[in-house]
This record gives sequence, structure tokens and C-alpha cells, in this order.
Amino acid sequence: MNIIFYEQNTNVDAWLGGLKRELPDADLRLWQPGDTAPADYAIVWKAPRELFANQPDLKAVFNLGAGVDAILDVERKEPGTLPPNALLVRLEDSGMAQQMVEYAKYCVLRYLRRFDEYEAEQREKRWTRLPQHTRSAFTVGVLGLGVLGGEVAKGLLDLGVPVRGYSRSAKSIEGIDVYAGADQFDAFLHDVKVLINLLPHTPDTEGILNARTFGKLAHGAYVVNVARGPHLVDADLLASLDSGQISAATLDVFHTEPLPQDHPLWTHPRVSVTPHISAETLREESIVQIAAKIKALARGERIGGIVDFARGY
Ligand code: OXD
Repeated sequence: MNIIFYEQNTNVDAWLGGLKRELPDADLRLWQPGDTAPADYAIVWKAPRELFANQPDLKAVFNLGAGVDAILDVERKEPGTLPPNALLVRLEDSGMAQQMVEYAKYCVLRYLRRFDEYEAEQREKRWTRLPQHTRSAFTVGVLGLGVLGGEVAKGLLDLGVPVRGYSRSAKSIEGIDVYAGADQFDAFLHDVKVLINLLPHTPDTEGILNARTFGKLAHGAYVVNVARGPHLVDADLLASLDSGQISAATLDVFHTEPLPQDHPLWTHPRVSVTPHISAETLREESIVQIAAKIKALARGERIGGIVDFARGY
């Protein structure tokens, strides 16, 4: 079996070595522009159109991340680019859920216990005890209850705050109030104190973190975006921070990454910026997961993580 691998900015040798260990009989190669030799499987992150255009016989494309927006965007812009019979498979957890849970818990605790404000107080050398937030009113709303969002919602229950979740279709998660579908979106937002976005990026969800959404949250709410930059209307966040409707935000993803030097989000005193690290692709876990799926496909078995093109995730 022939496998092509493409990912810039990574330790390619370590990936190829790990894949070789798990799939000793496979012919593995790093894809380079101009390479049109047929392959059975592709393992990629943000691959150029050219890689797919010359691979009509690919059986599956494995995306080295949870979000498949970049790959679907290639197809949306030039329909027919992805090989017609190839499955598109995203990573399922592979160590990302735990990282997301940690990131979300850290943000909720930081805002619940007002550590962000104490950090600002320290910079001013001010010794002020702020009143505590009421835990039972500190409702956290998790937007998106997929593999990662579902784990985040469950993980937050430990903090003793009310947790609700929103997903496109109805779901049941113990301890979480689940709202589903566009009709229940406003009810989901009502009185939420911390909104955490883990939605997939699709044309339907683009710009969902906007002034209208912020206006439905509890006054002085907090926003955490760990999904994709285009979910957020930056100008609406900045205006809502100025008006006090939003108290603070933690952002891990941006329209342009790295965040441009002159972007106002870098320096806003109530915005915390991290460089897209909320849940990184872990090499070993991902290699084991992808190799197991390739072996399962070769045996004719079904696998998880297959992307529904129409839904966009
Ligand atoms: C992902 C990401 O989609 O790292 O996995 O953003």
C-alpha cells in the first residue's frame, strides 16, 4: 500500500518513522510538489490543491487535526478537487480532548475566581478584595458538543458550575442541559456567564460569535474561542468589551494566524491571547489512531471520524 504524507512545520522524520513502525509493510513517502505517483492513502494537514488533484484513486484522506475546514474549503472553492471515492477522516480525540478540558477549566476558574482582575490589580500594586462571583449563577455554555465539546462540557461539571451545551442535533449528556437546533439557540445563550466555542467552522457557523450572540448572554459575560478565528466577529467583540456586555475574552484562534502584530486584540487589557495551542495534535497518539484505521479499512471494516461533506464536519 502507498501512503503520502504532507504537513509543513513539523518533524517529518518523526512522523514517517512512527507511521513506518505501525505500518511496516506500507510504502510511505513525503509528498512534494510534482509528485503524481498514485497513492492509496494521504495523511495531511492543510495540503495544497495539487496534492489531491493528481490522486483520483485515493481511498481515504486522513486530516491531521480535528477541524476539516481547510480541506473542505479547497473542495468548496474548486468542487471536484477531492478524489471522488476517498473518505475524509478527521482525528478523533487522540489526546486533544484532555488538553481542551484543561484549557476550558483554566479559563472558567480564572474568571470565576477573578484571577484576571487580580493580575491587573497586581500590576497597579493594588490590594483589593473583590466580591466572589456566585457559583450557582456562573453558567457555562459550551457551543458544540462533538468529540471535544462533549468532553469539555463533562469536564467542567467538576467545578460545580451549571453547564449547558448547544449542538445542531439533540444529544443527551449526563449532568448537562443540552439545547439543540437553531430554535433553541437563544434559550441556550440566555444568562450564560462563560461562552466557550468548540463548533466546527462551516458556512453556517461563521461569524456566530457576534454582537447579537453577545447581547443574549448575561451582562459582563466571558467569551472563550478555541475553535476557529472566523467564528468571531472581532469588531463586535471589541465593541462588546467597551460597552461592558463582555467582561473579558480568551482567544486561541484568529482570522489570520499568527495574529498580525498591529491587531488590537494583542493589546486589549481584557483579552488573553494564546497561539492556537488549546489542543495540539499529539504525534504518537495520532499515528497509532491513523494506522489502526488504515489497517481496519484494508480489512474492509468500518471506522469512526468520517466527515460528512454536506454537514461540513
Ligand atoms: C485542529 C486544530 O483542528 O489543531 O485539530 O485546530
